[in-house]
Amino acid sequence: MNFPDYFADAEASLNDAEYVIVGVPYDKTSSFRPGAKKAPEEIRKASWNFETYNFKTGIDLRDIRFHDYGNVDVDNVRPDEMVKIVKDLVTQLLRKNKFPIVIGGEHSITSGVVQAFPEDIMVLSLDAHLDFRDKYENEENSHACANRRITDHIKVENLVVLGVRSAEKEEFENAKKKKLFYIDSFEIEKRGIKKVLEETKKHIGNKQVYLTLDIDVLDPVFAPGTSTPEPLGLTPFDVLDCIDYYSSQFVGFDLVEVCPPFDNGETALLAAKFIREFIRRTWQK
Ligand SMILES: [Mn+2]
Repeated sequence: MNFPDYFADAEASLNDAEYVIVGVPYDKTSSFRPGAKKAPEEIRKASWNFETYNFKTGIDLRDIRFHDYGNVDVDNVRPDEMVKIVKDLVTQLLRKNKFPIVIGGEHSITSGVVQAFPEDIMVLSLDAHLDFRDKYENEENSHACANRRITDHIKVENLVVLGVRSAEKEEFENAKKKKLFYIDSFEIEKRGIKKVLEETKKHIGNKQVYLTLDIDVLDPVFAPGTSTPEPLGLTPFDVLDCIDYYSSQFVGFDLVEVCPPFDNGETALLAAKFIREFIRRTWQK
């Protein structure tokens, strides 16, 4: 079956849109299973599966003006060049008062998006991995350094990481030394996501929040099609709760690390659903 090549219901022009979806098909630093560059295409396809109306929110996506910008051309560029390309584009979108929604690609794209925002922004990072290495395989802009690169732009106390369950010993030690605020998936399972979110609120307050959703924060049962799957993760409802909790504070969003060559379609479907729910649940908040 052939579908249009844009995200379902993204019918607004760039000028008229409130939200703008951008694909960054980049996976050059992938260390385990490459293929995340295919994600924007597969997530767009999956988006056509869903109804425009959602009974739970009562919101029809046809009432929301959003635009699909397509993909940026990052096919043959180095990681640092890719980060700059993403930063420049998102900077332009923010100048036009657009709400950016960026589809990766691997997690290395996130620092480009974050750099387009003011330095006092809060970042909520949902990720199975701490991603706090300074370099990985001699590359600073590796997916394995995603959270660390974010803290080159914002203060470490402005970053909150939820769902972590993997990192090397030195990363954990370094994160503790730098007082990185993170809550692991075992704590979330034990205390429940709502209690955990209340705790993050003490940290985040009423500030503007950027959300980076690494799909591997979910348990691989829900999202097996990802580059570095890690068991013992969150549920899709946990992620929805995070979106709802900060719905009035979000100013930008990326979803990364869907890896179509290892997916039977369910991970791309879940990603498309999250993007659709994110738009609905943040609209007019
Ligand atoms: Mn990750």
